Amino acid sequence: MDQKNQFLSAPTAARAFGFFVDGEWKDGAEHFERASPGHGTPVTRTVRCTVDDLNAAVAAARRAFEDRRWAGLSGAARGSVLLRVAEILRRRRDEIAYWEALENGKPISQARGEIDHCIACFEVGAGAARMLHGDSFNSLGDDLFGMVLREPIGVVGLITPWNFPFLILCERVPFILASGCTMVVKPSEVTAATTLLLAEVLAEAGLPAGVYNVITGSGRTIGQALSEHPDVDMLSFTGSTAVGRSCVHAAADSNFKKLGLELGGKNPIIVFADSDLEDAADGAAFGISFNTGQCCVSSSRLIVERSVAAEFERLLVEKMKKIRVGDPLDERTQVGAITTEAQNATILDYIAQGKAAGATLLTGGEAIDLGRGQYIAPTLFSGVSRDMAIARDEIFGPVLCSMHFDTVEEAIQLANDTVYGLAASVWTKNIDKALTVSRRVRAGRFWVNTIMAGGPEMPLGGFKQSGWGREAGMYGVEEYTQVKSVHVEIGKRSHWIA
Ligand code: TXE
Repeated sequence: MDQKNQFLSAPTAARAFGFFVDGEWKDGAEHFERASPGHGTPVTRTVRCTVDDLNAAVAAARRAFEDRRWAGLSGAARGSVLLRVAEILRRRRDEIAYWEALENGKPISQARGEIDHCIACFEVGAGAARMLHGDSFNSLGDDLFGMVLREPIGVVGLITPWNFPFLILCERVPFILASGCTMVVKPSEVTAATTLLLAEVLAEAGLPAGVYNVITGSGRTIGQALSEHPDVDMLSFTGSTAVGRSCVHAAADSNFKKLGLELGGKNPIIVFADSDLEDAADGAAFGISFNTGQCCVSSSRLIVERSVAAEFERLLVEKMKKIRVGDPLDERTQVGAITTEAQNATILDYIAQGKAAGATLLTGGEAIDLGRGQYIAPTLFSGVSRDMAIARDEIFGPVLCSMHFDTVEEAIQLANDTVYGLAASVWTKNIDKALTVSRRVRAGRFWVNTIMAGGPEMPLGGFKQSGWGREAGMYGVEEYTQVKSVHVEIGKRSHWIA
């Protein structure tokens, strides 16, 4: 049987996972059972770790960092482990995608594509491990030479969310490893399986014990304790803006650990009348429906030029109605299930708020009953004003709000009218408009005549309340380093005491 067809139904019983510390699998007294949001049946069982488990993991990561079993290797040696990881992921792609689709509810075909992106992350990380370097100053005079070293920051805590459990993990882990750091990962309690599978992969690739540790458990206990931990040098957090803020307080109240934060977004997609409207409509439909809109870079605010707004919305509705919403394990599915019951309720509540506020519902706006699991139809509201909750809050679901503009200035102003600044997209055939908008809209990632394109060579991260720091590429590796200035005197010292 080929690997693709081996996994096309949900398992009959939950698969049990341990947690991973210092190269060993461990079990705990309490467990968390996860049901597939697409099927409603139990699929995985993970351990509810204790704060003692977390402390042991941080201690293991500290030992692995201080004895230089990883940081002391050459970039080439670290890179070759990362390349082996890429090879193993290629071999296990369908299996990892299967567990990702089961726990998260995303379509299996999309999950496989995400694993391909993760493989690329490890390949880019391997190159980055070899290329990471500092700087030198030959300009301090003949008797003084300056070197700037980039040293790994130490033990990193990594807290990840449930929307892209493996992809967000792999946009960070290779770069943390490339820098020479060690880490303790706390995945979301509802989607921990693939983070644990990565522990198997890393061990098989030859990563030394203690470098990658995984502690499973709730955000309120384990996540909070990790963010407060005095022996963690840096915390990379991806999740809600509210918890991001609590991480800032925790860092300030403990050891001033460095923070990398990737938080919410309310991302604009600006469509000018001179764009290819057919392309732009396809981009807009994809931008709001990909991963059921549970995506920090979802383009959730459509800002369209008034002269073509009616025509564009008609095109877009036509496309959105054709999107195949269905069972995540069905190869043809384009949009799967909503990942958690809480998120499902939040999205339906925002749809109700949109209707009550007087926005015009053009398509969707309701749950889809497939007999099991939780599904919501891709939804488009028009006539949305900028003060409505659906225009301001991150809904994190397949709900797009359309607003209209007349001038380039007005488009930029509407795009920037948000506390967030994660991503933006502009559609136009006019180079002046494309460049003006790209330079004036405040967002960490920008797409011109495309959406959600790119690879791990390019940095990602947010402006404003979307976060701090950048992940991926050389920028991503550098985030996990700190800079040391070394001054070397050459020749005989000119004495202070005569
Ligand atoms: O996120 P949380 P939730 C947004 C999105 C969504 C909302 C709520 O708008 O509707 O957040 O989602 C861990 N200290 N995003 O409640 O709670 C938690 O266990 C430390 C955007 O699920 O932020 C999980 O591992 N950690 C986002 C992670 O934080 C804590 C992706 C994220 O969960 C913690 C996800 C605490 N006190 C949600 N409490 C994006 N940027 O893509 C929880 N956690």
